[in-house]
Amino acid sequence: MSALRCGFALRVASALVGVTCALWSFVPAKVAYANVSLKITIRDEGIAPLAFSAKQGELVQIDVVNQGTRTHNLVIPAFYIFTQNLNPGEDVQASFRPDKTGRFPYYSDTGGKPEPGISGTMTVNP
Ligand SMILES: [Cu+2]
Repeated sequence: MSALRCGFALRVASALVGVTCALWSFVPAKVAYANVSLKITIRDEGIAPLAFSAKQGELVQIDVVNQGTRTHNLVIPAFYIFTQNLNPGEDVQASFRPDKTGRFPYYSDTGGKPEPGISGTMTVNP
């Protein structure tokens, strides 16, 4: 039934279907080979961005900058990212390939526990 309907659609709107199929085949391929590169800025009151996303298995490159007046760091426990403590004005780079999908917190925990307001959520898509 659906094959018949698809065939009919192809005959009556082959150009449109062709474009749609091309888009659907193009988008996943493009995403699969794209890496995520982003800057995470930490201040005493917050962190930016509050969220970002990546794909499972793709390289995530992070540049962490402390623009606050106190010491901060960045941890993403789910992926074993624990940066050094950053003094005001310092930055550090980290990279990893997320090996699982889901939503995972990242935050500063200088002082031994997550600091209120200095946290975000990373989403890893399949
Ligand atoms: Cu901090």
